[in-house]
Amino acid sequence: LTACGGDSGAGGGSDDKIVMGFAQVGAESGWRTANTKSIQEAAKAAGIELKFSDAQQKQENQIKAIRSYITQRVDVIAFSPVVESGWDTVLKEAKDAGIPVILTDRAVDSPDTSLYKTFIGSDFIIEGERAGEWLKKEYEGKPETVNIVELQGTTGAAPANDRKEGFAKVIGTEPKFKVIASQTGDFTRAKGKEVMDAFLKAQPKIDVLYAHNDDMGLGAIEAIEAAGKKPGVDIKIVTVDAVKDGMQALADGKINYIVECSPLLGPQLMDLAKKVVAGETVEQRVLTEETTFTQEQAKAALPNRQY
Ligand code: GZL
Repeated sequence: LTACGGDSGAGGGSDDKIVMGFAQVGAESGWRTANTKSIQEAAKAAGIELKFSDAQQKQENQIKAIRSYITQRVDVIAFSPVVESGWDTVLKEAKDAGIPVILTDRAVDSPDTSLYKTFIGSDFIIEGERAGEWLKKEYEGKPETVNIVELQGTTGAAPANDRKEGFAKVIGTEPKFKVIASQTGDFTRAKGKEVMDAFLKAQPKIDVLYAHNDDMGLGAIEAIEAAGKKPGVDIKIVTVDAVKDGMQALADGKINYIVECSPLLGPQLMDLAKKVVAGETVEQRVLTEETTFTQEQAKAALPNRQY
């Protein structure tokens, strides 16, 4: 096939190359950086032409990017919705333009699941449950009250909503667990440090920090140390992601447990894109494989950690 610009169908590139428009959340955390790298490398390996945008964590920027991909008539659109709501209109525009959409990483709350072909990402409720289960084991047989502070992810984001829900459900069975403060740190180190600093000033006794991602946990560690306390000892810390910096803090004993959330969605995303563009049916929900890490397991895993 010779590359020709004249075809009227979707493509936006030469006839035989799939063109994907990807609207990324931003670059807010180590997880996001690793996720972007996985997508860019996988597109190259799959021979897919990737148009990529960074929305600086703003929904209106993601919607603008999706609209520009529709105008450019890409073959497929993929994105990680920064928040769960407010996508129906633009997803309908993509559907009316005959351009399939793949959700990655985070979900949308649209009841109309015909607006996207598939959703590949983690089960964030299970991630929250795993954090809660670790905490229950950690305090098994100890009747004293456990004062917990929680750094939530971005307000309205699926991982923030679900990690909060899963954790609360599991620890809710034991009255000794008390979440004495819970506030968003927007998944960033800076905000995590700022909010943890406020928690430390407001709360006379904090036993545990549950942070919805490593980056907020790492920011909180700075605040805890600035307050003259030992993270992982005076205040136990459980986080989600298992990015390299988080795993290093875990190995160093400053974090006590990490629930993994894999950012390496690139290869599966490209496989799904090829099937979707070829008109094959794909499963509505593709779950990513992930595990959990103790301090000992982190020491063993660190040397060959991809992200
Ligand atoms: C989870 C992802 C979250 C990560 C954060 O899949 O959406 O966003 O847990 C990232 O680190 O900012």
